[in-house]
Order: sequence, then C-alpha cells, then structure tokens
Amino acid sequence: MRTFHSERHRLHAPDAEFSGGRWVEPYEAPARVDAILRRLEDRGFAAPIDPGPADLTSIEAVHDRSYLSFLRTAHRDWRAAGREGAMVPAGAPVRGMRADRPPRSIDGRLGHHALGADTAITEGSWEAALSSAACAQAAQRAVNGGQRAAFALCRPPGHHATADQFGGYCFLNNAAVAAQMFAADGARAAVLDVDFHHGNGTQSIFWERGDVLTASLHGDPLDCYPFYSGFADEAGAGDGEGANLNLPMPPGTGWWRWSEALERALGAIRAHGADALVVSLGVDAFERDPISAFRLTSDDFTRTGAAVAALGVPTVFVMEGGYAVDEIGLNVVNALEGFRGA
Ligand code: Q9C
Ligand code: ZN
Repeated sequence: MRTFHSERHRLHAPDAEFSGGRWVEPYEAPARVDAILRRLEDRGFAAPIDPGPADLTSIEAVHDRSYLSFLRTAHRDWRAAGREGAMVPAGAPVRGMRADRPPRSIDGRLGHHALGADTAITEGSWEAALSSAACAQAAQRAVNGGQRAAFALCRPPGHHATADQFGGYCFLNNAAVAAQMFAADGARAAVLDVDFHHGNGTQSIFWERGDVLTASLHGDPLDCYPFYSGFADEAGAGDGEGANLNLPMPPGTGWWRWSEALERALGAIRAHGADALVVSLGVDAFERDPISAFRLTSDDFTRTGAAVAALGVPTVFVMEGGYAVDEIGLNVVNALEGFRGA
C-alpha cells in the first residue's frame, strides 16, 4: 500500500495547548508522525511518497474562499497588528451574536473562524495544513488510478474543520477533500470516520449532499468533544437527508459495542452503493489514549481494517487523531495490515 507523507507538517508545532486549566505540551504534535513512520518502516511498508504541492481546486470545493484567505494570511495579519506568538481566539460569535457579519479586525476574524481555543495558528500552520491536504489528494489520485488502497499520513488532522472553521487540531478537512475528488469524478463516495471524536466538519460539509455518505463512530457528545454535534438524530438535510449516520457510544465502549456500530456503518455504506471510500483513520479510540474514553486494543484496529476491506471498495485512509504516541504507530499499521491481509 502506498503511503503519502510531507515533512512540511513540522511547520505547525505550537509550543503549548491550554487544557484543563493549564498550559500543557500539545497532544497533536510532530512526534505522532515520527512514530507512525518508524512503525511503517519496521513493518516493511515502502518508503512514503512526498505528495508535492496541494491543488487548490478540491480544497476550494469544500472550504469557503474567505476562510482560506483568512488562514493564508492569518499569522501575517496578526504580526502586522503588533502581536507575537501563536493565535488563540479569546471569543467567538456564540448564541445570540452575529455570525453573519465577518469582522475586519484580526481578533474578530480569528473568533469568527474558530470552533474553540484548543487549536493555535502559528506562522507555519497554513503551509502545514496545505501539505496535509496534499497527502490526501495524492492518495486519492493513487486510488483513482487503480490502487486498491492508499494511506495519507496527514498532519495536522482534518475532520473537525468545517467549510469555514478550524479547531479540534484541524484546519483543512483532508477527508472531505478526498471524498470531493471522488465525487467530482462521478463516483458514489462514502466517508467512514472511526476517530474517537465526532467528525463534525465532514458531516457539515456534506450535510446537504446525497452523493457523499458520511458515517461516524464516536464518543457520545453529551460526554465527549466536540459536545455540540454528533447526536444520532443528525441525518442530513435536503438532498443529503438520510446520507449522514452518527453512531455515538458511551465512554468505556470496547470492541463488542464498537464492532456492532462498525457493522451498521458498513451496512449503510453498502446500501449507499459506494464505489469509493475514504476512512478518517483516527486511532484515539485506543484504550490508552490520553484524551479519549473508548477501550479498543491494538488488535481491534487490525480487526477494523479487515472489516473495512470486506466492503471491497477502493479505499483512501486519511490520518486523523490518536495521541498515545508510544502505540500510535502500532495501531495505525495494524489497521492498514488488517485491511491488506483480509
Ligand atoms: N486538551 C482529533 O482527534 N479537545 N481532534 C482537547 C484535551 C480537542 C481532537 C481536550 C480534541 C480534538 C482530530
Ligand atoms: Zn479524535
């Protein structure tokens, strides 16, 4: 299986994350990728391929122009306003306020496009986000060209990013970009999101589209980030009505409950008639993930890969979350090998 990776992900590496009332080492850090690369090599995967520059066409098809131009110059505008360091929003247009009037001020624009304060924008964040999307694009092209599957080692991740908002460590929705490329080629695409957190960005991007099915397995939003999205009654709207499936599960969920939900999602993907699949491959459902609450074992990721392979649909794996750095490589490679071996 070809894997795509860009060293430019290192351009996004904030010093700290505000979490639980204090500044901590960011959970979403370059070491995650180093660990995955090491394990891919150990297990005999071919050397990862650099994707080259990103193509803006499919990125502009899933994100607003105004959001992309905000991201492109955000840190420069911040510096021009006399600020230093990373950009973290101090406010946002919450209930009762105006989200329909994009501000001129950089502080205002920052809040306007933010999902929360967990994701800092640094000088290199835009370049890193582009390189991440480029990995998803290159993997999609490989599969579109006849490969059974490909792995995009995306960092930063993408599935929380909406058409016009960043957060949950995400800037550009890499999985949505890949799915959009399949759809633009006339495929019936599906996105299966197995990251511990609800794929709110992917859901919202395809909310009114019936051509791309979105299905997500995740921690119940009553207990888990992103809290305000991911409930079972969110089914899509308009042409997209019935083309979104949320499978929230309680903290403590292990393989038995989780695999049942996986089978439901796979059933929906079959019923959709999908002929192209994008897997948002987060491995934070792992039992020792530091910010998540499910109990999948490393072997459960092998089983997951095998279950996905049984669909028999050309598949792009897109890296999302997973914060147990000591085991992230094992869990990712297990999923890919489970798929390959099935
Ligand atoms: N400081 C992904 O897995 N909440 N994003 C952090 C701990 C945000 C996770 C709480 C979690 C975002 C791609
Ligand atoms: Zn996650």
